[in-house]
Amino acid sequence: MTAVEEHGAPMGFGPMHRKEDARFIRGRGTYIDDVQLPGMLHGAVLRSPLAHARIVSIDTRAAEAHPKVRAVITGQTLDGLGLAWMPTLSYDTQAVLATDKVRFQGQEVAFVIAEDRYAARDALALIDVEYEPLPAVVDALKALDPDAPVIRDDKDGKSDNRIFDWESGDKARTDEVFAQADVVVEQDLLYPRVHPAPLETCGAVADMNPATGKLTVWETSQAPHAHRTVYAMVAGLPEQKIRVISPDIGGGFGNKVPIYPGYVCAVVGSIVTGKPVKWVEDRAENLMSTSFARDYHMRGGIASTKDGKILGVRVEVIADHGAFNGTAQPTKFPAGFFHVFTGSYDLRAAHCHVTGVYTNKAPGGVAYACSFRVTEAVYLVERMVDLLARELDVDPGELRMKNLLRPEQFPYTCATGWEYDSGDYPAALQLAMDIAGYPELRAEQQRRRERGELMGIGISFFTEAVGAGPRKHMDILGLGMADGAEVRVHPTGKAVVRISVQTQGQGHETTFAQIVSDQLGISPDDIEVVHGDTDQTPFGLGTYGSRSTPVSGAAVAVAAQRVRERAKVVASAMLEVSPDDLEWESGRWFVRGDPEAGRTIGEIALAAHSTLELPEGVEGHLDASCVYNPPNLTFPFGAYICVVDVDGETGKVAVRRLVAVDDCGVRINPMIVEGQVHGGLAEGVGMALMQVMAFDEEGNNLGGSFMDYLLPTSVECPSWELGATVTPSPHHPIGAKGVGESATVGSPAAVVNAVLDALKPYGVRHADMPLTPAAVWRAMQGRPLRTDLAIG
Ligand code: MCN
Ligand code: CUN
Repeated sequence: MTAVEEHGAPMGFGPMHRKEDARFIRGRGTYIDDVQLPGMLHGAVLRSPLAHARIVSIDTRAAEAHPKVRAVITGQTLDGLGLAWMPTLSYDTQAVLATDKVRFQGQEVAFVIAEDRYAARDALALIDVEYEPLPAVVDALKALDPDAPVIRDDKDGKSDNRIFDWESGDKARTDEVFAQADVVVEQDLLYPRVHPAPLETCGAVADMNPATGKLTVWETSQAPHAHRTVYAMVAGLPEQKIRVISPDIGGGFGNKVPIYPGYVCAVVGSIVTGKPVKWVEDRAENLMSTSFARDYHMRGGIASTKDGKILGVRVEVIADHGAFNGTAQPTKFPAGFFHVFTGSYDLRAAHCHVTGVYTNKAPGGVAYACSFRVTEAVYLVERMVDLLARELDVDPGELRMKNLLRPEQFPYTCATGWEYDSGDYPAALQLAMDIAGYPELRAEQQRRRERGELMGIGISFFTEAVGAGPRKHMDILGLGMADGAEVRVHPTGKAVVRISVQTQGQGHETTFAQIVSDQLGISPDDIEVVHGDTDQTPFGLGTYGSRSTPVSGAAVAVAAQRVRERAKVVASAMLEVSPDDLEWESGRWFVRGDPEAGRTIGEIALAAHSTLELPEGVEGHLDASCVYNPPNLTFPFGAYICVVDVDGETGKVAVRRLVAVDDCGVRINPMIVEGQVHGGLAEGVGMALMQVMAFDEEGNNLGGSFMDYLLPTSVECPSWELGATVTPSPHHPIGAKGVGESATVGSPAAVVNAVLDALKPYGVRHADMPLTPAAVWRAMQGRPLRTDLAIG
């Protein structure tokens, strides 16, 4: 049975099981570690045990003498090739292999290539590195102290740990609004460092063919085309001689946006040995050295009139980016999308200032289902609104309802200059309150409080900004690029669509087929989606920031529309009528006023491939492409309500309910959208209650395994209660907005607001994530915990 038959899905949009699941549930996916090439060698990375140290010497002789070792690469080897340092997407540099110093625990120091993985790992122990330990900078709040050790002394003239100062909004105006406001509430908030922790760790297989000079790299990448371009620019290899293939990917969540030193080492290893080289990291390596996110220390402020009209928001941020600046942040200013910290409210003024700092931690400032800093922005504004509600002694739902943007205000230009495309915010919040039964919940809470029970209700409302690419706004960010798509209908009426983005579990093979199906009336089962191979697909930026639907989805829709127009010309010749006399209905062109006289897309496709049928002067075949240059980002939004019960004896939080109303415009596949939201809600609960990558004073990473870095399971998650509103994006060809990160972005504030609502009888105003039993208990004792550091 086909996927469509099995689920009775209509042609085009609608719920339909993922086509790709057929191979995943049968164990027939191809992940990086499944790639086997003749003569393949295996690499392993030696990592620094210290967070900050000078490298005195590296002795590789014993490792090289190992009978199965073929080569050992160090920073010196790479230096000779001009490859010891690689640029990051944030206009910074990152050491591929350390030469002078190590700057975080787990940093790459040497790369061993051996005949098998075991020998490569064994040989790591034979490398003798002499380190001279240096004091580590662990606390971001102290990184700018005049006596703090300078971490990036490799950079010319660098005498402190400041990376950047970034501002958005009008400071003078905001200060004025705050000075005149009746009520001002301020609060320090930490969004701690977290890790995406995908099931599949990162890895690469590099194969430099000495005969053809062609380099093929199979890698865990969310952005194969962007990686190829970076390889070409960094290594000076001709771009047409590089092929990047991303096969199936076992989750990305932002972790697979950057190029990691291990990938570069595999490439160099293949060049040096003349053989294919595989490198796949283990779990501890993944957790300790790749792609961290958040780590924002914020001082937030919110101003309002005494009757609760919010006037302005301001925030001062110290952003901990670790030792190298955000390898995955594709923006000139790594705070980029923090612009939307004005949230979902009609504000008169807003201002933020972010100071990026280096610390002796793994490169941070990067991605985790975050829409690049919208996560921190939403958390900030939604905590501040709750604190304001408490100050004014009004219901947080009511305060939000009163201040949300109204539908007639769209398109709405927010106080920092971003143009929100469309929305009906009050409808979404009302729906969430209806599903939750909000008034009854408040009544129940009252009864429980009287009995001494700690029940909390938390709301958050979010506006996201997704679909990176448009010039508008992106010129502020330093990046704007278009994505390509190609649709081809075969003679038998089946189709192939080639896309620039890369699925890691989002179901593109299904939803992109549905977009073509919707435009051409071909069953999704008869449409093959090709992705993840730079030799076979058009250029594009890849998948992150929930941009696939907003950008690549638009490209696919337009390309399919162009195919339909070409089909019209062929049909008009076949029917011997003017194209102007033809009308389209699902899958066929017919003569207006004579519905029987028509040609299906299959008949047209066959004719288009035959010059016997094709009139002279009509272009043959049935294909089209589009390079979509998006006019704006899309702005999905949603309203979340969380109900928690807190155990007053132990501080343990149980999430009883989580209601999520999402609006991502037109839904291509509501089942997949709901799956995306389910996953994001679990991540949100995880971040709010248990996930943090903490460090001790020496910079030792305390989250290097799943024993210490806790992920939520079904035990900690309630049965999600979802709702939807649909406000199409006016500028997107099918009215769709992105959704892949919405729930991760929107839900942590709802959970945290709920816990603090539960603790209200204890007079607790705020406590930082993650709200572990220890953090909650300490907050109840009036001694809040610094959750990101193993101190006090
Ligand atoms: N979709 C839809 N209708 C809409 C919007 C989206 O049917 N109106 C569908 C899309 O067609 C796609 C899925 O929902 O199949 C997600 O679409 P989109 O919001 O465009 O996001 P992307 O495809 O660009 O995915 C990226 C996003 C990001 S940035 C992270 S991080 C994340 C996420 O997706 N990583 C994930 N969801 C993930 N889900 C899984 N299983 N694994 C990951 O690594
Ligand atoms: Cu912010 S994580 Mo996703 O953009 O790959």
